[in-house]
Amino acid sequence: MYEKYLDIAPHVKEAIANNQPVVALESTILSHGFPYPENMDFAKEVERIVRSEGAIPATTAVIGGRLKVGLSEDELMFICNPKDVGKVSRRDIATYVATGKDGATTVASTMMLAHMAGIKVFATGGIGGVHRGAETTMDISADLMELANTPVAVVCAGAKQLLDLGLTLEYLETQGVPVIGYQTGDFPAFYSRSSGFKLDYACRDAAEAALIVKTKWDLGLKGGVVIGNPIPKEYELDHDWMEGIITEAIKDANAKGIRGKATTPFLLARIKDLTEGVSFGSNVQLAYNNARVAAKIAAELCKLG
Ligand code: PSU
Ligand code: MN
Repeated sequence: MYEKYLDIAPHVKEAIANNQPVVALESTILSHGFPYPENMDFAKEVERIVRSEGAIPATTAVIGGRLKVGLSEDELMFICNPKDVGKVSRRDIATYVATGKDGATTVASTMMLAHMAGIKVFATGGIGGVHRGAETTMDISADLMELANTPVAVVCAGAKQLLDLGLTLEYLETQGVPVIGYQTGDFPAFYSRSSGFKLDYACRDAAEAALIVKTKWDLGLKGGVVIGNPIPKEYELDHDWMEGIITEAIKDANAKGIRGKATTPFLLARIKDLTEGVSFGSNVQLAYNNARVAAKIAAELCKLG
């Protein structure tokens, strides 16, 4: 039924049909995570990196109410401008489709579109999670419930340090979502390689990650897998320095009464300003690194059939 709302780019459709590796990419990181117009270079470069690793990139979005999997360059550039596009998570999709609106997809909605198209691997920066203070605000990203339900492997640099990472891991455990460290035994903290939270599982390489993902689905277990891939050492930011910046950004958000889906974009932009752009540079690099690893895992999954 959903097929009538879905546009899969022909080259993406062909790759899926031929069991070639495809990597889904989200668009909220473009329009609401990164500043415009710098995000336009990122959007093109991350797709180039996926291609250079032998996989087909498929950025997702909602354009004119159509669910898009795989964007043309014009569409990709259009979706970068936050003035033109909303932030679309699971709860927003039906409204955007029914009313013909334009929106960028979050981790949750990108997983949905990837699954509709038959894509198994998705690369992002960091997943959404349980926000600090969630015990009173109840601000828990829809990304976590999506991971519990939708069968897509998400390669990320953990969850953003601005979240409550301990509670995020607890939530994922409750929901039965495997969290696998990519060549690490620690849950990555986005800007830094380790959050200090130990993971129960580390995988050696892309082949082992693919095997775990495939086995989960062979067993009939629903939902996704989180693959935590730490930021490359040379781009890592000091964890304690970032803690100070994040505390200040959260204080600003509270003072301004920022709520709901505006929270994550506000905090990312504030952190970028407070670090004079340094956090943006690291965010870009960790996302490139995730795209690279996701392409490798997608290739290994294809080999497993
Ligand atoms: N990762 C980034 N930058 C981002 C996001 C992730 O490096 O902007 C986005 C993702 O789209 C994620 C969303 O799904 O933030 C989480 O938003 P919320 O907390 O409102 O669910
Ligand atoms: Mn939220």
